[in-house]
Amino acid sequence: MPLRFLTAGDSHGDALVGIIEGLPAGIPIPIRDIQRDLKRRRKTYGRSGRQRIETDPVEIVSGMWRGRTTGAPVGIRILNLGKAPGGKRGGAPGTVPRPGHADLAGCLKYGLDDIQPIAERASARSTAMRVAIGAVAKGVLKRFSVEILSHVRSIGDIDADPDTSSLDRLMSRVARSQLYCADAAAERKMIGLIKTAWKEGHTLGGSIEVIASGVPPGLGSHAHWDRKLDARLAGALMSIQTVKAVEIGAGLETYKKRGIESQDAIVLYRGKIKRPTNYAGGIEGGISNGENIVIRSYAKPIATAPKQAPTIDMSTLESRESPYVRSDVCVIPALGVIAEAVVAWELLCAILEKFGGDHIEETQANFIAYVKSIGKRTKR
Ligand code: EPS
Repeated sequence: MPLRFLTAGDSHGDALVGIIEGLPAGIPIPIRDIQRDLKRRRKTYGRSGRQRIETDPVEIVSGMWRGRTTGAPVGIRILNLGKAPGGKRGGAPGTVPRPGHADLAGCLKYGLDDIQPIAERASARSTAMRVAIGAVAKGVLKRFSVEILSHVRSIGDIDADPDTSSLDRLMSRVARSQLYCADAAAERKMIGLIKTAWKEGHTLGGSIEVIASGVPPGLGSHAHWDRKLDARLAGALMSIQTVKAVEIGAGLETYKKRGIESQDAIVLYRGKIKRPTNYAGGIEGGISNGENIVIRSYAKPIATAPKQAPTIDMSTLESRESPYVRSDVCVIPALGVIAEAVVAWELLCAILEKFGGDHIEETQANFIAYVKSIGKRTKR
């Protein structure tokens, strides 16, 4: 049975709940690693007042024995400190769907005349649990020397132009940035743009890049469409609220080029295979090729804003302005942290599919044997 997870919980309900099923036994899960990523998701410039209420207290409630996984489902709970009885509006029916949200389509689909249950579950609050689950995956990936980082590429119409030649340098710049952006000059402009958007009642979209280093060649498969690693990563990233496009490697540049200009040459250097460029973003034919996996997500501005698009009241069919309480101005830095978690999860699924094992030592032994066998193929 493959690794899988489920989440439950509403934005203003008691808690978010997650279950990870299929983790091998023997894995420690340090709660501080989960808390660190939850804090990174929460604390960035441009978020709403809700983030001053939430501290994301997280607990692991099952699947551990003496500090390590047992092979049983791992249950995770994060309390909602911003919970409200009957939802945010205290149980009053919401009949005015907000354009850009799941409200209208959800009410039509589920036969509801109140948007509250749809809005509660569709809320990006649920990404706190995605981040917690992804932090568990990241911890396991470290055992296979896979590291995952992200940085902000753009906010609104301001593009960053960071130096990505050294991942260590990139990360130290990101760590010093309020927006997780490695280009300080662009960040200053982005902060100015967020301040203006705040004053004018708008929200802002943007893009982030996730880089996974140390990924072994051979994850995913060319053999069938639903085993392709790029398809899985893209689908998983598209499931994050507000994401409207995903790009792998130089996907948005190479489609304009001639074939020869968009391929990554294969060369042998000191007995090792090298790829001088990485247009493919580390995936060829649906299989990881051993280069860094580079993937970008593009998100629209969040739909809730003081300035709203016209809508109707579902109960009277009259034209209306949708109701507004509060909103984030820009969630793009948080999107980077969420996307890291989503990429980590998909890579861990692919690793466990390839190397199997009910105890993590068995998985690691299979991994080491495979890496050795690959090493032999490039020796003359
Ligand atoms: C969200 C609306 C806002 C965000 C929320 C997602 O919440 P509220 O309706 O309470 O103002 O703050 O995001 C989070 C709570 C979070 O932790 O990310 C929405 O409608 O998607």
